[in-house]
Amino acid sequence: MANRSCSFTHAIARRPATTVVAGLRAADTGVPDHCSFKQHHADYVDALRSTGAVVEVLPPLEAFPDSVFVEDTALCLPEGAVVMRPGAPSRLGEAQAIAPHLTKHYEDIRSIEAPGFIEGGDILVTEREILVGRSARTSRDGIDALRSIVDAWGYTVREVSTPRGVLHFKTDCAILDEETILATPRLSASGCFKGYRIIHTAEGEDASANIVRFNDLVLVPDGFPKTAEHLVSRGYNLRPVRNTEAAKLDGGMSCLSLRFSPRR
Ligand code: CIR
Repeated sequence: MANRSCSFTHAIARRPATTVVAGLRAADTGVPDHCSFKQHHADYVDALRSTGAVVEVLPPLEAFPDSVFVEDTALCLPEGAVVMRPGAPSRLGEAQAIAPHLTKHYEDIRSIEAPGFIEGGDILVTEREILVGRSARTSRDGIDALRSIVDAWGYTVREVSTPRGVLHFKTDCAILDEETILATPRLSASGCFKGYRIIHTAEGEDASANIVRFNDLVLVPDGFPKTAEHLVSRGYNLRPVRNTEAAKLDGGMSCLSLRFSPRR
């Protein structure tokens, strides 16, 4: 069933810069090929657009190698938008660069101020709450700053933990519908999804957890057949998208867009 955490009228993406070859990565699994990345990104945008949403594609930001991962720069809720303060110093300027693109959708735009830091990849919005994983990129101060902003909009923020060695909370989970979460066994073992229905990624397919439910589609990275088969058997409408180049920089389906339905 579609709902406010999965139904969106709009999305924003940003084309990969040629400097994406210098993007941050936890382990060296090869340099992303810019040309292939651009093609995969175009396929991703087409998939979002095929649901009827308005998708704005911003020009590349050459000064910021990781700027294609636009999810980390803001949290967009129906009531307003919050500009993040990335924990990766090389990404701080990306958040400032996204703010002007939110003004046409939102009257109420807030920002996370120092000393806290927080990245969108650590934030999972569900129907009942906002889960935020504390991580190397997201601090307690950052989570508290977010809480003090969205509390006035009626949201409950719950701090949880991103597993050690995992980049972001949503590296390991995604919302599938109003009560169902796809998660790696290593993340759900923490108990943070108590009260939700959990579908686990298949053995050996932890990297299939970073997916995106966008309206009637579930965008999944190509190449994870066991998790994909399981999701299809549960009735989800899957759209595999090639993701080999983003994966070299620890990026997946959620990282590549901001998804929202502004109230105005
Ligand atoms: C980074 O390390 O910041 C980028 N190379 C990958 C960011 C992925 N974003 C996300 O999971 N939301």
